[in-house]
Amino acid sequence: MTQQISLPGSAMDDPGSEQLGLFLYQMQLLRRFEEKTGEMYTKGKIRGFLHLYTGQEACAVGALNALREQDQIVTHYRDHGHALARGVDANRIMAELFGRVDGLSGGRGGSMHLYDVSKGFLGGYAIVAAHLPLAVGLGLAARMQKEDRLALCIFGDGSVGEGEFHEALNLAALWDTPVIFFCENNLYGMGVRFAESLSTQIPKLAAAYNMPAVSINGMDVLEVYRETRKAVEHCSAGNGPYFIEAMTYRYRGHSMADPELYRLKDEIEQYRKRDAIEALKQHMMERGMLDQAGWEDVVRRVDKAVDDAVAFADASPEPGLDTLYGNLMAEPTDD
Ligand SMILES: Cc1ncc(C[n+]2csc(CCOP(=O)(O)OP(=O)(O)O)c2C)c(N)n1
Ligand SMILES: [Mg+2]
Repeated sequence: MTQQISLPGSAMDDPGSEQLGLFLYQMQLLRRFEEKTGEMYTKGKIRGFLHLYTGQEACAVGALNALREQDQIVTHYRDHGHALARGVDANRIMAELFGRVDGLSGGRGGSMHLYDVSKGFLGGYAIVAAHLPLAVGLGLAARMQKEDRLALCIFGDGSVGEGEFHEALNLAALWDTPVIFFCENNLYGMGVRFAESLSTQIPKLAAAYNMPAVSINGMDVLEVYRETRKAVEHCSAGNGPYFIEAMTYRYRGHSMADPELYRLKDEIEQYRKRDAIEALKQHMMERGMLDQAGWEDVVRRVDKAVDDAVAFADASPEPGLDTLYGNLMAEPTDD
């Protein structure tokens, strides 16, 4: 049984079949990209930290598609899906994960630090909550420059216990900055269940800092899209920040090194029954917007895009040893 997904609230908000088709393609792309990424890690093509986004696709696709071209994004280390949904080139993302010269940062950033200024995608950040103050700075800059631009700040439920979360929300509201705080609550921060680490609900904390705060179904791409659109309108009209908690679930462990001793397999199965891709597929099929052949076409196009990304990354050279000291703030010394 898949979940029922909500219908768009008004004609203005109705994404229409072409846009729903795009959402479906993108969600499948995010899913397949991550499955392939996990496979490449196991083969030793990708090393270091790797946090997969599988299960959370509706958050990235709904939220990023609600933004405008001029808007900026900062996010956390589980960032592949956000970059893909923003239209960052899949080939260059994969090359970055492989540590190759054609990666977004020449292979120097890796999985947790995807970055593409041409798309307003200003980074994945590895330190929990460290990018929340940056989002406030981006919003403040837009306000002071009198430009209609906002910052979307994506983070996990684990950020809520950090001091920076509170400092950022306070200043964002105090200075009326156009920032959408988008919390992907996937119920866990590493192996700690969210409900065992917070004495209240996340939107209540945000509301205490004097901003609209809602909790939504992050497994429903239409709900995420519609709510983020509302947030964009709110920020763009000069009303200060907006807070969204999207309830979601990650199917894979925290990172590739997670033995997952803190949750039962049955819990994962229950959430898989509410899968966001299945729900959108069903929604579109029931309305005659998609048939089996159309779905198979989506799968085929996505598989090709992901295979192409792997081939591109594999063909790209590793950075030369002569570049080892590039991008350093300090000169190396002999001792
Ligand atoms: C300041 C800081 N403390 C601890 C860590 C180690 N750490 C990495 S991820 C993580 C959990 C974060 O969970 P959440 O924000 O819910 O994101 P999710 O992994 O669920 O997407 C922790 C504690 C860190 N990176 N930064
Ligand atoms: Mg979490």
